[in-house]
Amino acid sequence: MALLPIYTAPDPLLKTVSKPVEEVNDEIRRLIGDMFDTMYAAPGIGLAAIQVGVQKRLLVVDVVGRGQEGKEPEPLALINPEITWVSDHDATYEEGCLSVPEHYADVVRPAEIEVEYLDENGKKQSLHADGLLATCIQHEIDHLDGILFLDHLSALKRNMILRKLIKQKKLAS
Ligand code: K1U
Ligand code: ZN
Repeated sequence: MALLPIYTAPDPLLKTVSKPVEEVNDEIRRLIGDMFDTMYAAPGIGLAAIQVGVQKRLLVVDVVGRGQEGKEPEPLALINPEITWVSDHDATYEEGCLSVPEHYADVVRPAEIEVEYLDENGKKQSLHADGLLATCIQHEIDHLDGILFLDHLSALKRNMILRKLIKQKKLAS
């Protein structure tokens, strides 16, 4: 298993639309394993393939996480995920993003969703999610469509954060 580099905004790759996975094979399963390692090490509760530079419609989530005392991790890999239903009522969470380091903001999204996807064996699955899991899956599917949580904010807030990220990158180089 390997830790993969995480691309950060405003890298143009993060604004691209990812392509469907054609076949769930060992290469995809290895990528999923590396993405879980990268997500847990970050640490984070979700990761989309595009964040590690791979333009495939694939994401991993675990809102419980590794190392939480008395709790079993709940890793989930979703390949070619499609949201098939959203609730009428919304939920607001303060979101973060490994591609937007050190910035957090409230985002409003549907509180519950149904999502269909392929699992690591290529089997079709469907999942009803609520709470943080619903928010996290929507955040990660946004990544597959080239959307960052910043795109849900006002232009003023978004540009303020983007300017800070550009400054941070310049200082680090
Ligand atoms: O970059 C990402 O897509 C991962 C992101 C997912 C996410 C967080 C919050 C709301 C929606 C989606 C993160 O994991 S940011 C880090 C984070 O939230 C966290 C890290 C350690 C423990 C608990 C949370
Ligand atoms: Zn993110």
